[in-house]
Amino acid sequence: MSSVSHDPQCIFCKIIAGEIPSKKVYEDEDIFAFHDINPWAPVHFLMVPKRHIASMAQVQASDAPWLGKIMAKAPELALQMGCNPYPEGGFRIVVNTGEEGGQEVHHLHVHVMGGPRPWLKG
Ligand code: DGP
Repeated sequence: MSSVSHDPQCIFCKIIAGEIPSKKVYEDEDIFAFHDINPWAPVHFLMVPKRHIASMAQVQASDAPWLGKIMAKAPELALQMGCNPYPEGGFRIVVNTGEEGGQEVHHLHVHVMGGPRPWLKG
């Protein structure tokens, strides 16, 4: 089993459970979205599965429904949170994975970032 319903040691599981406060952006039965505490962009929120899964490295075919749900919901939430419309606006989606991928919190999370430049490098 690559995921568990809740890891009591995990900071994002605690946020999902409301044990640590966060600025919630969206929630349904499978996914949760909240503002990043350390934003890199004018709009920066994180989207996570409610089940605890460490990273993209553990994702299996059976995870496609909630992963697809995150990806399909991201554009709507990006606009709602203040990203400008495509194509002049848009957003960036990043999923840091593992030590060499720059991952610090080991509960899979999708960064959604946007807003007026110059925050974007490269
Ligand atoms: P990453 O490097 O991809 O693992 O990014 C983890 C992100 O999580 C980082 O941008 C800051 C954010 N973060 C860490 N702890 C908290 C927290 O307690 N609350 C919120 N809202 N965000 C957090």
